[in-house]
Amino acid sequence: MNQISISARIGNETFEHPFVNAAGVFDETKQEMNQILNSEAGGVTTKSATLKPRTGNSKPRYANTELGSINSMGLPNQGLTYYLDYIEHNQIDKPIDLSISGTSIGDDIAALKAIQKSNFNGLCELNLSCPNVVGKPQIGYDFAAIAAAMKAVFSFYTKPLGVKLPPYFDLQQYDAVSKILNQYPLTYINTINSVGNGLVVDADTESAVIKPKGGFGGIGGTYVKPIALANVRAFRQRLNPDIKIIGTGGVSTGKDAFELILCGADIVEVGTALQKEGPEIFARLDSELTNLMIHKGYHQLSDFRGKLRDNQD
Ligand code: RRO
Repeated sequence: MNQISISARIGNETFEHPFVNAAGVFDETKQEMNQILNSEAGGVTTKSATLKPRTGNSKPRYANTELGSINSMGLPNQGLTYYLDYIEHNQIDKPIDLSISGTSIGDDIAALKAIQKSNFNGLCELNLSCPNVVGKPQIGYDFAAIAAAMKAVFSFYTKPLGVKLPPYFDLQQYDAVSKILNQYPLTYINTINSVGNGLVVDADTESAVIKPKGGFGGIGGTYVKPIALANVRAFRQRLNPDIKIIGTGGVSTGKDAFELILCGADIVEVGTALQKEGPEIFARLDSELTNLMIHKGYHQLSDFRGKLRDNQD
């Protein structure tokens, strides 16, 4: 049979196409989210929402570079009610992932209580890894804080939940985080968020390219692909098999996506490349991945998902 399927499932949701926008890219407004949904994307993720709208950090707060991007957006978003309203009042025939990111665990709990009470039963992503809120550390690097957050959340939250994690760089970190997450009925993890607090310098002006936090910001794009591959692989080797993985980081071609899926990703999110190319990127990624699968004789993503081999030479 020559039929190729690139569909994938996370929780109760079917993604007919395995590519979705990464939270924070093309997703702050209803118009942008509609553009994603009207493309070949498999679904849409919302900009991480806070309880109240936020304007975010001062500009310039995003810059493209040859190999990726740096951002210090600082959580600009329209507030949780706006995104819940968008979901409730639109005929959305693709999965929608509602991302939330409080500036404290207390805010996260309040947001999840509101979602628990709402009619929305889709995927929700708790962002534990925003690197750009001035004065706030990333929860994802504080394992006691992750454990406390999970305990508090799962004492009342019964809908499908994922967590967005920062990149880890030490095998002990994967062990520690997996040990915590494996205790809970988590639907998925999303790995990786941007690599926090990098610095991009303009040699001509002899200054940082973005303004907030003295120029320090989250790095995305091609720079981070090997880190994303490692994080997906390491978590797939440690997490309970029923916790799915969204692989994010450095995807700009179908081959990049293939590699993330080979490391264990269920679906793939696109950030910097989407920002650079616009929502037309999704049709290109679909066809590049499909063509690669045809070339390799694969019919569905599960034919190669998680099957990365060690180099035996
Ligand atoms: O808004 C941001 O500055 C931001 C967020 Br919430 C995040 O999770 N990751 C990122 O690179 N930027």
